Amino acid sequence: MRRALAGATVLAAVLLLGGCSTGGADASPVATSQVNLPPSYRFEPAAITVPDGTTVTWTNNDRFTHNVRLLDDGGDVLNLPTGESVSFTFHGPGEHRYDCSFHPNDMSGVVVVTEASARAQP
Ligand SMILES: [Cu+2]
Repeated sequence: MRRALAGATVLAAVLLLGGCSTGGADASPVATSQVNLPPSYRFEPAAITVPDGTTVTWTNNDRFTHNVRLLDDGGDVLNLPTGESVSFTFHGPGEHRYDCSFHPNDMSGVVVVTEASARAQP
């Protein structure tokens, strides 16, 4: 009984630590096709997951111009002035990394593409 309680405590601590993570690319990917750029210098959430063939949209709500540089999709740079949105359709299961070419040290993200049939829409 005591051992079971200790195990539950450890599990709760691990879950709590996971929940405290603030969206680095290592965080558990969020199932969404919408990425926000809130103030300042962030992609939120930084790690998302979508089915193959999904169009992802980034919206810049920061006060500065950013962009989306598609590191694993040819290196194209999608310009993203403040208040505007850009979209890109991802093909091919796996990790598709991107960053902002102006601020690559602060701003990077990943789109984890899954097989289209593997994830049913809710
Ligand atoms: Cu930027």
